[in-house]
Parts: sequence; structure tokens; C-alpha cells
Amino acid sequence: MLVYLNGKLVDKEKATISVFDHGLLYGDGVFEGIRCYDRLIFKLNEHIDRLYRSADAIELKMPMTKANMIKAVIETLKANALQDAYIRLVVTRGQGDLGLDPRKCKTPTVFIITDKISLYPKEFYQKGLEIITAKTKRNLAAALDPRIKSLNYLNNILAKIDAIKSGVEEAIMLTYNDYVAECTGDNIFIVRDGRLMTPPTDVGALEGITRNAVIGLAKKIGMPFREKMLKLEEVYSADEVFLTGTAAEIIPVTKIDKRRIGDGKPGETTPRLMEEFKILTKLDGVKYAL
Ligand code: PXG
Repeated sequence: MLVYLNGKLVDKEKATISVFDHGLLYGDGVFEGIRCYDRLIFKLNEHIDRLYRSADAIELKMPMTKANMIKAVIETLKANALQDAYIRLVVTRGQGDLGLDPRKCKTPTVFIITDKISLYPKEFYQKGLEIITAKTKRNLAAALDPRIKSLNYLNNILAKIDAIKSGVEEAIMLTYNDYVAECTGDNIFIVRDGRLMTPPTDVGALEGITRNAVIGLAKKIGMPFREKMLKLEEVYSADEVFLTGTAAEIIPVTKIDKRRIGDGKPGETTPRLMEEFKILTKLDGVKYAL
């Protein structure tokens, strides 16, 4: 496997970075997780735009243009002869001294891993996923805005540990004042009386690329949609609940905190959106030839 590292394609074993890299020492950096379906890099421009927005939010000056970043992603996929892949694009503050000072980091580190991704088992997509509410609250937007896709994922990892301890794979994270924000690595949607709702991102959620795609699909199929601040009770009593993310795509949720959602089955809307999403992944992205 070849990994893109600071302008070069190097063997996986040789793709190493300094222990003085601030991405490692302080989680100082940004990343993206992107999917490639049959040589179509899904929503690549949207992911690149979000990466640059995240970098801008932490005052990290990107060392290359968006066009060259896109070239680097394609080059890495081609070097590994991959048709389907999960692309992990990481930009760190770079190598510096001990101490927080980002001015000591002269050049950002850029690496791109293209690999396979393990999904939730197929049965969860048919039967639905069981999740819990994490006791760990989502970061306060005024402290570390969850809209920044930064390398600081400890908040999410602590909530993931809450999930694992409860014997499930994913957890809802609430804001400090108990509004539903999102899950540890996915956005959350509810369906009630044929209407689709998701929390606004400014409550403390990532503006997911899959989230935006699903909102677009709702429009396409004529389904009413709005952003709404949601309390847990509204999620418990929804007709359907589902999660969205690059890795998970769209996955139905049928149990939350041991409570059955709707009739305990994925319902009608979620499978419909899953179908529409599948079609979209064949259409919307950047194509390359091997
Ligand atoms: N919320 C959070 C906190 C995320 O990290 C999403 C929502 C969904 O966003 P997208 O744009 O993918 O629809 C994410 C997704 C990884 C990795 O290792 C990436 C995510 C989650 C977990 C692992 O690349 N990001």
C-alpha cells in the first residue's frame, strides 16, 4: 500500500511522521474521511471545501491549493489501483517544539491514506441499529466548535466508550443543555408524520456531507424537511430515526436507550432514502481513470 506523505508516495511502512508533529502532540490539525465508489470520489469538492474551512477555523495555512489537493487524492487512488476506497486525508500543524506554540511549526504535514473500510454488519442496515445516549456531552461550540473537523476527537471517543460499555456501537451526544447534537461519528435524523428533521449544526454538530446529501434527497422526493432543535423525548417518540455519515452512509436506528423506535423496524422513509442515496453515489463526484 502506498501512502501520500508531503508530496511523495511512500510505502505504508515508511509513511512515518515525527514525534514532534503537533498533530500527534496536541491533536492540532484537521482531517476528512471520503468515499470512493467505483472510481467516483463521492462529493470530493464538498469534502475539500470543508477541509479548507476547518483549516481556516484553526488558522492553519494550507500548504497547497485545493486543485493540487484533489490531484494528490486521485494520484494516491491510482497508485493503489483502487476502484472503491475510504480516503483519509489529514493535515497537521506540522513538526514543532514541545509547547503549544503553533508558530514553531513551519510546514504542515499532509498525508492521504486510501484503504478499505469495514462497515457495520449488513444486518444492521436491514434490521436497524441499537444505540444509547452517551453520558459524555458534546463539546461546547464556544470552546471547540464541533463544526471543525479537527484531530481532537477525544470528546467523541469518550462517548464511543460509553456506547461500547453499554454493548452498542454508537451513541447520541447531547449539548450541555440537553439538546440532541449528533452521534460520535454520524449525524442524526428523525421522521415524524412524513416530515424529516435534524438538529441545526450550530447546536454543536458537524455539517456532514452525507447529512447535506440526505437533505437534498428529501427535497428531490418532495419530503418536507426542516432543521429543528430536538430533545431526546422527540427522538424517542419519532416514527423513524436514522444516522448519516461517510462511513455508515444511511443506517436505520430501531432502539435507543432500550426503547423501541416506531414499530421497531426501519419504516418506509429510511429505506427509500437509502435507495436514493445509492443512486446518488453513482452520480455525484469526481471520476478518475485507472
Ligand atoms: N459527525 C461527526 C462527529 C463525524 O466525525 C459525521 C458526523 C458525518 O459526516 P460526513 O461528512 O462523513 O457525512 C462525522 C464523520 C474517520 C472517521 O476515521 C470520520 C468520521 C467519523 C468517524 C471516523 O475517517 N466523520
